Amino acid sequence: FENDKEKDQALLWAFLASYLPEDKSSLQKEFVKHVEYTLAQTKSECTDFSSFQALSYCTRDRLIERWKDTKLFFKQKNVKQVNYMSLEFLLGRSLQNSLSALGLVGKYADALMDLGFKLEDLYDEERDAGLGNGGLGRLAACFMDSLATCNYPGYGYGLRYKFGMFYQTLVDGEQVELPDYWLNYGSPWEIERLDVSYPINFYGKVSEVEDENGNKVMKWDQGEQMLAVAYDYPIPGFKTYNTVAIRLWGSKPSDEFNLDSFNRGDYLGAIEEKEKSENITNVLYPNDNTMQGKELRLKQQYLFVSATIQDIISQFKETGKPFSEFHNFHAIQLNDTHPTLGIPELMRILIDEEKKSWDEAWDITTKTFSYTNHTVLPEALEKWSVSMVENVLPRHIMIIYEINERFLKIIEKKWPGDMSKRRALSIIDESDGKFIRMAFLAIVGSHTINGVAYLHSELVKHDVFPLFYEIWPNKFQNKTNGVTPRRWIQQSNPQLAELITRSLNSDRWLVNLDIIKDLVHLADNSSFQKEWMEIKRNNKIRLAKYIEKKCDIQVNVDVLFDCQVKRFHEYKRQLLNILSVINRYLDIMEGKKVAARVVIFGGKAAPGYYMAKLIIKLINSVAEVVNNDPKVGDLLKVVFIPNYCVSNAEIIIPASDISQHISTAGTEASGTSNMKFSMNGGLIIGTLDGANIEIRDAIGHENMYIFGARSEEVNKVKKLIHDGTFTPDARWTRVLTAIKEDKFGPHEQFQDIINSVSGGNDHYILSYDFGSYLDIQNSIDQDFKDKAKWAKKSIMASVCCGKFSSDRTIKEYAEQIWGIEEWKRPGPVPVSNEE
Ligand code: NBG
Repeated sequence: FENDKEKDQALLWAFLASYLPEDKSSLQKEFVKHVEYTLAQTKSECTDFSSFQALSYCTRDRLIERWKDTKLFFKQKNVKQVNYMSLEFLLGRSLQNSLSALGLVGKYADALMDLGFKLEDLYDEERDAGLGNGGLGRLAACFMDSLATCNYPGYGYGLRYKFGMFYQTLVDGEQVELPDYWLNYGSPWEIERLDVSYPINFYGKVSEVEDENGNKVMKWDQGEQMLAVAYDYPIPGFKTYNTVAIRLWGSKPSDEFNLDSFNRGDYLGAIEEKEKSENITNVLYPNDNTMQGKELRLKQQYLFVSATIQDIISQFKETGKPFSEFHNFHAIQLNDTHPTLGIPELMRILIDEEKKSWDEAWDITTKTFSYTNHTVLPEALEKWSVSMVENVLPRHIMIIYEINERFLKIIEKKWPGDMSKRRALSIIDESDGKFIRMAFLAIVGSHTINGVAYLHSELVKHDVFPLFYEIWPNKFQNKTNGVTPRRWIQQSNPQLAELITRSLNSDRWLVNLDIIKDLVHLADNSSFQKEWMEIKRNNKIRLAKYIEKKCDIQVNVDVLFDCQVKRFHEYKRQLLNILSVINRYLDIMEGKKVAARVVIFGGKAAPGYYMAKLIIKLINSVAEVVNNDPKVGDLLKVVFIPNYCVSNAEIIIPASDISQHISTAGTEASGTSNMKFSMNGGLIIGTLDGANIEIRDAIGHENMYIFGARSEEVNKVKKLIHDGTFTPDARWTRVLTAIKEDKFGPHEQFQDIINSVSGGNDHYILSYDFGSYLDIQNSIDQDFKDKAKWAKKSIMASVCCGKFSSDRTIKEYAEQIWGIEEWKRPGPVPVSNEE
């Protein structure tokens, strides 16, 4: 300190900023303070929603104190951090998760009870933060939870969309999308950082000029400027004081203005113009596994990467180290190719602004970036039109060309004169117009590329990017996905969590999921089985209530609950499922003896995805007929739960007996809901695809229902189908005939579905897999009758799933890709043992 006065002030400050106390009366005081002062309400005005808000503010205060100190701790220790760049974070709700991480669930439940509020009711007031489409965005959310829990230094970076994932309603069985104005309900978790904003430029032109030292440099005269402002969302770890954050960027108009447009005298017109430009981060593109080549999406991607890279550089500069040390402080992970422009953006800043040579800049860049591939589907691999990028980002297109030119020299050296290799590997695809292959740019600019399950990573190496694998075999890795057991067991299935903790005599499994394997010896224990299945039944009752409320359908909780909840996509084959439901219905009509089932669907279709929407319509049309046929009764119910999202997944997943993961082998990169269902004792019916294979290896093939062609057979099967040398199962023909005979409404409306699986069009080989699918469904019906046998399978499926914790995944990334270390911050008081 400069002097005693400064020292006194610092001490006073430290005293005033000390941690909030956790005794009951302090919790109540804080709560009332937020109701009275933050919300300006009195006791009589305070609804459940207001209480949710007040409690969230109380919780946020505590997250902030931990986060600030975690940041300080990391800074003092000079640590390396990972920056996880993702255009999607599907966080869902945060209140229960945060309270549970803080160990304050029981204390707050008690404190609020005195004031007349039930904690669980307040949880239900929270809107989901739906800033993602599906698995990719939810994975990013699970990763942040694990990063904090495993004490790794890091940041998540993303966009603060004003409209999250659309809200799905059903009108006459068809999907209708409504906007998700989630911010209209306030966002109590976020911290708006007016102190953290960066200018973002678009358009304009680039010219070569001389700098003050007479060196030729590139100057980008931008045509449009706006600001990216940071909004921070603290993410607490479990059983640790470490807390990290996700920093989401929102666009705002910049203070810079074009004097010309205002000078023209058209004040309102000029304002309107500015307003338009600030809307870049308005909407999340609702496409899962397909790309949208819209200019606005490109601008989103660039605003995102530019703000993020500027932010990382500004943090790095605080260390005072030279840029040659950059990669010792920062790793940057690209969650799919969406943030790939970060590579040319870092190059631009290093070269144009930090005056580094190309070679220096490239060395720093390639030591920093790594890229995760999440799909093999060609329609999802991003390609940006060169002319669009040229217009929006004129400096970046030059850098991308230069990266490509230098890369093509490597190819020339490896395969001299081989033009076909050059064409196949060039970052610029010129086969049909000019496009930038973003995955190629990501591979060239990264030190490591990974797939998300063993099979997928093999396909990435050998089928999707084989020539890159030939050039750089050591760049390729696998990192099998995982999910956080805190949200997906402890919070969504509290009774199961309690049983596990009691049986293990410890709750350490929450941060080391492998140890639930110690329960294997109880799989045959009849009283344990009884308790286990009782919990399943309670979860089914909870789901049945939800179904009755949302769908007005009553279901019998003592029959098998069969769930398929995920995005609608032809490759995921919800169609295969509904065709088998039709088969079951026809069996019932014929008077065959069938086991009773409730078949539950949920999931959104991209608004422009015609076939996916038509399949939703077919499911609802079948449901209409089946559910209202008096001959069927409890034997079969078909339910479509509208608006599948994180918060209703938390109700659906713990209640399933069987869940379906039935993509054509080789198409689903990993899947993550398969892991969640299995952990909750739901058995899987699935193909040998994605992480299903590894789940089978972990839990034993006798505890899983596997059918269908294997990935290495699929091409052969496609050929058989295409050549017409394969005859489908008789039941297949019977089912299609039923649709054609208008059993589920006029067949014309479903003609496109029928065509899509007929003859050579059956790209996803439904007709081939149908027979083995029905056969395995029959064995499920048989097994379900034997309660003890079923209970054992259910227990095994859960307790052998330790590998699929995202803590394991994150540790692998940290050690094998990012090179970051655990830094556990000592806390001010001992961590409460409460769950
Ligand atoms: C999805 C895959 C899933 C996988 C998640 C997370 C995309 C592009 N890919 O199989 O389809 O589980 O990513 O890795 O959304």
